[in-house]
Amino acid sequence: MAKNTTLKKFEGVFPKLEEVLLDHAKSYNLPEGELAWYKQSLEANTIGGKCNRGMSVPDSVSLLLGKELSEDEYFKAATLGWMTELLQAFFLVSDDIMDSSITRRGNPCWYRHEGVGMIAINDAFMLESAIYTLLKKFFRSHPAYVDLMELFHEVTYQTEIGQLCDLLTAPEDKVNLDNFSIQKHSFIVIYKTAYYSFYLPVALALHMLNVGTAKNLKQAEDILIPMGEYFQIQDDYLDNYGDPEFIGKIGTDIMDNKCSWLVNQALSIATPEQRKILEENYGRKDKDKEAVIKKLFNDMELEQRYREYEEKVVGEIRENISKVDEREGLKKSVFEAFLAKIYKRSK
Ligand code: DMA
Ligand code: MG
Ligand code: MG
Ligand code: MG
Repeated sequence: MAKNTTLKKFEGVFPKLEEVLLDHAKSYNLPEGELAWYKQSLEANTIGGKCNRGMSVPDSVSLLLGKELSEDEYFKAATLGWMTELLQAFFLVSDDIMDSSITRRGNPCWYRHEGVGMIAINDAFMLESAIYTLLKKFFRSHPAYVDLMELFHEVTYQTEIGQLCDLLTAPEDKVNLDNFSIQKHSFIVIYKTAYYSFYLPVALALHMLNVGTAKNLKQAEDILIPMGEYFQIQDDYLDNYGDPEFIGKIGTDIMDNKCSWLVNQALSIATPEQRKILEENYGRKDKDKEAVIKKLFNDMELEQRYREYEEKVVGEIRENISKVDEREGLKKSVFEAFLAKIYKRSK
């Protein structure tokens, strides 16, 4: 039985990739100061997370092959994994600006670092560019090069339409709870999170091994999108109920007027009095109003509701996994491993 990769081993690949990215920038004669800035941005934004997405690429490749990876196989798979982490870094740097967030991974958000500010927007673009520099450097002659490139482009687009919907459903100046719905929430979380966090790592593993057939990719999508939806519902839950010290970020969803899972649950069961409390306090940049909503969520026992949802959805996902057809090279264990990483997570 192949062992999962460790964060230490996975992080051990990063310096090599960083060197490639810095050499690439040097080949354009990027001046020394700017080069140092790029290095800082790469390090501050790409490392220091859980790397669940990134590590899922070598883990999936190993499960698909049914063996431990050779050094070269591991390096290739981990490189694809780091490309998913760069995509995530690009999205997080931007997301924190748009969400007015304070902390990320236990540190100030990148745009809040001394001297960074809105330069973070360009830094985000450069984190995205880094994906394609690495893809070209290491996969230019891979038979699935174009598939890999198109996959990154499509998943990026999917995430962006999800973010668009997330942002437009949460205007800063006018709260209209009628804009929220479970269907709207579902669209937002599938696009902003599930594709890049769940489908992408497994699709990369399939393409790396040249088993990215239409049937395998479709089966992967059918299982991983509901799994990603569950993951973002956990994120919405943790935004309010998680420990900021432990999750490394301070929740902003209530003050940001977000169409989160919690507010949708609240709306679905609210009495007219509770709806009024929501209307008067949700989505305001005011700590006291946020506290009123937090208390309301507790009174409505949303934590209990979340636990019930979790048991139900995980049962459904397991059921889906049991039906996977393994004849074209896909393996149930890839999905089981992914689910095990997130089930009942508190971080
Ligand atoms: C996450 O949405 C989606 C992307 C594309 C970063 P979010 O704002 O809920 O994430 P977080 O809670 O990490 O800020
Ligand atoms: Mg955010
Ligand atoms: Mg966001
Ligand atoms: Mg969140």
